Amino acid sequence: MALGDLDGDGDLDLVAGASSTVAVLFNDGTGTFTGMQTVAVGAYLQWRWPT
Ligand SMILES: [Ca+2]
Repeated sequence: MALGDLDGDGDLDLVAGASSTVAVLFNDGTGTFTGMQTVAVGAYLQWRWPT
């Protein structure tokens, strides 16, 4: 599990990894994590963050 500002909005987002997928939760700015998305690790580098 890791924290980082993945979408560039200034709030730390959460990434949780599993063996073949990663789950991404975006901080809405109040400490609430929403919009969980799960992507395959193989596609991770090509995946575009939602805007
Ligand atoms: Ca963010």
